[in-house]
Amino acid sequence: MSNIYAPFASAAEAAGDRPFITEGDSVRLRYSDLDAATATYAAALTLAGATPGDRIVVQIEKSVENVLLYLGALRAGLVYVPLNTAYTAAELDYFIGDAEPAIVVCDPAKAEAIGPVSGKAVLLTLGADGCGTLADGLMPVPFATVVRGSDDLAAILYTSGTTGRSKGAMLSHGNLASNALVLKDHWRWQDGDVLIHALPIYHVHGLFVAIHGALLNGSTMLFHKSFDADAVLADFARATILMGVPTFYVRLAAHPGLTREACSPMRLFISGSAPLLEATFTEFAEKSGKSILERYGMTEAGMITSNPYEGERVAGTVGYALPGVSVRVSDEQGREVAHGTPGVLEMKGPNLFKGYWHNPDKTAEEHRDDGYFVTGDIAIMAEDGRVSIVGRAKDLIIAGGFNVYPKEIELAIDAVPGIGESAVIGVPHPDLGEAVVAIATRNVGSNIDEDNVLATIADKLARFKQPRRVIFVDALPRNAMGKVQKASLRETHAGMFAR
Ligand code: MLC
Ligand code: AMP
Repeated sequence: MSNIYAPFASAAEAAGDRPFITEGDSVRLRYSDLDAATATYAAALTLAGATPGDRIVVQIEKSVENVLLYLGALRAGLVYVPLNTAYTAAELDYFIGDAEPAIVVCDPAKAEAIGPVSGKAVLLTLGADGCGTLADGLMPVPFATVVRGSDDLAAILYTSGTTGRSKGAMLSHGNLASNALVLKDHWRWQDGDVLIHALPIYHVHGLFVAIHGALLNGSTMLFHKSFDADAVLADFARATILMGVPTFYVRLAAHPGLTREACSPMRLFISGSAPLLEATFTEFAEKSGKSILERYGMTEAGMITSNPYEGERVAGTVGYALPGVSVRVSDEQGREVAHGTPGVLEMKGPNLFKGYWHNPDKTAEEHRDDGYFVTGDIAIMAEDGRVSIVGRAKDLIIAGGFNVYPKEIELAIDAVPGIGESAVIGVPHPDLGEAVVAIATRNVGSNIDEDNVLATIADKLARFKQPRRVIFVDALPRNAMGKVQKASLRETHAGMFAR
C-alpha cells in the first residue's frame, strides 16, 4: 500500500484521542476520529463519480473540513489540485481547462462565478463554516483506502512560468512520502510537539511540509486562518514549532511581545519559501534567543536543503542537501562549477516531481540528460556542501511567499487600452520581501493613469499579483539587443518602499 494516507493512518492510531486540529480554545478534531471523518469525504467524492486518477480541483478557504477533503481525496486515489483562494474566475478557467478535473470544489459564495468555467466537472461547494453541497452529501460509512503505487499521482500543484502560463507540477505518493519522512527525522519531530499552523493550505509549505509533518508525528496543530502576529505569539505558550515565510518573522521581530520568555516553550522556528534577510535572522535571534532554521524548496520537489537541527544555522544560507537528495551547482551548459562560484542549482532525489502535467516539452527543457532538475535559482555551494541562494535565473518575484511571474502581469497590463508596453519588476519591500511594481509607457494621445490600469486588471489577476505601483515612463530602457533592462529598472526604483 503506497498511498501516503497509510502512514498517516498508523500515526493517527498511535496518537489515540490526542487533538489533531484545534482552533482557538476548541478541539475541532481528534486523531481517534480522523479515520471516520476522512472516510466520509472519500466516500462522498467517489459517490459523486470520481474514480482513482481523476483530478479534483479545490478552491476553498482554510478550514478543518478542507484538511479532511484533502485527506479524503488521497484515500479515494484522486489527484488533489489546490488553488490559491485569491485566484479570480478568469484564472480558474485556465486551471480547470488544463487539469480536466472530475470534480471542482469551491466556496458556496463563488459557485455562481465558477459554475460557468467548471466545464464537465461536477461542481460541489464547501464553505469555511463546513456547509455546502459537499457537506450535505457526507455519510458515516467505512471506506477502504485505495491502493496506490508510489509513482501514482497524489497532487498537481500549479506553479507559474516565465511564459506567463502556469504549469501543473505532478507529485506522486512516493514524492510526498519520501520528503515527509526525511523531514520528520531531520527536524527531530518528537513526542509532545505542537505545531502553530498559520500558512495557507494550497501550497507546498502549508499543505505538505506542515500538515504531513504534524500527521506523521501524531502532533496537534493549532490552526490559524491566516497570520496574525498577536494570535501567533499568544500560542507560543502552548506550542513547540512554527513554520512560516520570512514575512512572519519580520512581523514577529517587530512585535513588542517577542521576548526570550515568550519564546522559551518553542523548540523550532522554521523559515522558507523566500529568502530570509540576515537582518531579520539576527533581530529575531537577539530578541527571542532562538536561531531560525532556514530551509529551501520548491513546488516541483518539496524540500531540497535545510540548515542543520543540531549544527550551526547560518544566516543567509539554506544549509545542506537533505538526506537522499543530491544537489550541484552548474553553469548554463550544465557543467558543474567550482565551490564558491555562483551557478544554477540543480537537484535530483525521490522527492523530485514526475513532470509537468500535459507538458512533456517543458518537463524535458527543465531537466538535464542525467535526470537533474534545473531549479532556476542561482546558488553558491561552499566546500562542505553548504548552499546559499544568491539570486534567480528565472524572472520571478516572491511577495510574502507568493510567486509572481512578471510575464503574466505584463501581458495583462499590455492588453489595457492606452498602454504601449510594460515591464514588471520586484522591488525590495520591508514587509513582503519584494513587491510587484509595473513600469509602463502610454500610447501617443492616451492619458491613461495608474488607477485606470489597476481597475482594468482587478478582475483578471489575483490581488497578490497586482502591482503595488504603476509608474509611467516615456520609454523602457533597452540594451543593444533590444531587451528591456530590468536590472536597471530595479536599481532605479530600489528605494521606493524603503522605510
Ligand atoms: C496578501 N496580500 C498580498 C500578499 N498577501 N500581496 C502581495 N503578496 C502577498 N503575499 C494582499 C492582500 O490581498 C491585501 O490586499 C493586502 O495585500 C494586505 O494584506 P495583509 O493583511 O497585509 O496580508 P496578510 O493577510 O497578512 O498576508 C501576508 C502573508 C500571506 C505574508 C501572511 O501572504 C501569507 O500567508 N503568505 C504565505 C504564502 C505561502 O504559503 N507561500 C508558500 C509557497 S510554497 P488589499 O486589497 O487589502 O490591498 C513554496 C515552496 C517552499 O514557495 O519552499 O515553501
Ligand atoms: P514555488 O514555486 O512557490 O514552490 O517557489 C519556489 C521558489 O521559492 C524557489 O525556486 C526559490 O526561488 C524560492 N525559495 C524557497 N525557499 C527559499 C529560501 N529559503 N531562500 C531563497 N529562496 C527560496
